[in-house]
Amino acid sequence: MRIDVVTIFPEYLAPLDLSLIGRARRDGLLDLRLHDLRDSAHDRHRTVDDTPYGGGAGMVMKPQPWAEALDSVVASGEEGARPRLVVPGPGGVPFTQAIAHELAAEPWLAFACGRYEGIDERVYEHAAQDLALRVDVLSLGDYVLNGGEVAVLAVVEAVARLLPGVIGNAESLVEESHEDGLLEYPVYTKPAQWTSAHGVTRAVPPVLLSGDHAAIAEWRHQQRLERTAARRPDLLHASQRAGALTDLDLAVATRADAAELLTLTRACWAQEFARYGLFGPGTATVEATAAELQEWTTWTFRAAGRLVASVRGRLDPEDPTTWQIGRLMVAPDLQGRGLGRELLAFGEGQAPPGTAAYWLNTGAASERSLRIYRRAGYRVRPGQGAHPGTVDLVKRAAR
Ligand code: JD8
Repeated sequence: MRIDVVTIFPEYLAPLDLSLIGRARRDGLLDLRLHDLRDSAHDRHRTVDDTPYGGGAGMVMKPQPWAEALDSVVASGEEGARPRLVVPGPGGVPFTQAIAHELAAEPWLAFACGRYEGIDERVYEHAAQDLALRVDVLSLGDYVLNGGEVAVLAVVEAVARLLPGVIGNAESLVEESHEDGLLEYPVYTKPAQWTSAHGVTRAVPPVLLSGDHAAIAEWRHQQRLERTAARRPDLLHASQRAGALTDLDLAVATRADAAELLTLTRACWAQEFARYGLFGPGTATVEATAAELQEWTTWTFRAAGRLVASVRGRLDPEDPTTWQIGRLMVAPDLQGRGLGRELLAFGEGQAPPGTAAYWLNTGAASERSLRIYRRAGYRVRPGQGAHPGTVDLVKRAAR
C-alpha cells in the first residue's frame, strides 16, 4: 500500500518510523511518503494561511498551496491511478474499525492534515471534482484537536496493522475489541500470584490456569460481554444491550406459544443440567407447558419474532400476599448481559398491589441464578425448595 501525507509538520508523523509500522515500511509492505505543504507555498514566508472571509477568530489554510500539493501527489502516481483522499476533521464521519478495514483494502491513500481553523472549502471541491478523488472527511472522536496530524497517526496505524504481514500473528487480530462488536477480555501474565509494593497480593483468575480451553473461552466471552455491557452498551446488538428488555416485543403467552416456550425451557435447563445436573422443567411436554399457562401468567419477549426471553408470575395459591415468580428464561446466546436481572425486575413489577413478598425457586447449585437473585435482595429459605434439588428464595416487597 502507498500512503502520502501532506502536512506543515512532517515531524509530527515521525512515530510512524517506529515499531511495527516502521518495520513494515522497511520491509516494503508500506510505502509511506511525507510532504511539507510549505513546499507548495512560494512566497518569501511560504504562507499557507490567511484571515477568514466573513470574519471570525483564527486563520484559514489557503487553497493554492493545498491544490498544488495534492496535484503533485496525484501526478506522482502511475498513469490513471488516483489515491483515496482522507481529510481528518472534528466534523467528519467517526473513524471506526470497519472504516479501517475499508481503507486497508485501498492500494493508495492520501491524507491532508489541516491546521488553524481548517482548510478552504474549495480544496475539497478541487480534489473531488478536478482531481476526481474519493474524499472522506473522518473524525477521530468527539473532542477538538489542533490539527489533523494526530488523527492521521491513529488512522495510518489502525489501517497499516491490518495489511498482510504487518502484524506477526494475524490470528491476534480476530478477538480484538471492535472486530466483532465486543470489547476485549482482561489479560494476565506471570506471576500467577503478584504482590504489589503496597503488599496487596492479587491472583490470576484460576480458570486461566486450568488448561480447560473451553472454560477459558467461555470465561473470556463472558468477560467481553460484561465489559461491553458496562462500558459500551451502544455496541451491543439490541437484544444484547442491558436495558434491552424494553427493546423486545412483550406479550402475554397463549397456547400458541407453548411449543416455543418448551424449546426455550429445554435450552435453558440443558445448561442447568450440564452445569448442575438439574433437569427439572426440561422434561416438560408441550401439553404440560400449555396447561401451566392456565395456572400462571406468562410473559414472552421476542426479538424480530424470535422468542428470546420469558418469565411468569402468579399469587401463591396458599398465600395471596406472596407473588411467585418463575421460569425466568433467557436464550443461552443472550445470557450474561443483564437480561436476567431485568426479567426479574419485570416479574416483580407485575405483582398486584398489596403484595408483601416475592417467592422464587431455583436449583440449589444454580450458582449463576442464585447470584442474580441474591444481588436482587433475595435470601435462600432454609431447607429443601418446592422441588427436589432446589431451594426457595424470598424477598420482602417494597411497601
Ligand atoms: C483536523 C484544524 C483544528 C478544528 C478550530 C481547533 C479529527 N477528532 C478531531 N478533533 N479535532 C480534529 C481536527 C482538528 C483540526 C483539524 C482535525 C484541522 N483543526 C480546528 C475546528 C475548530 N480548530 C479531529 N480528526
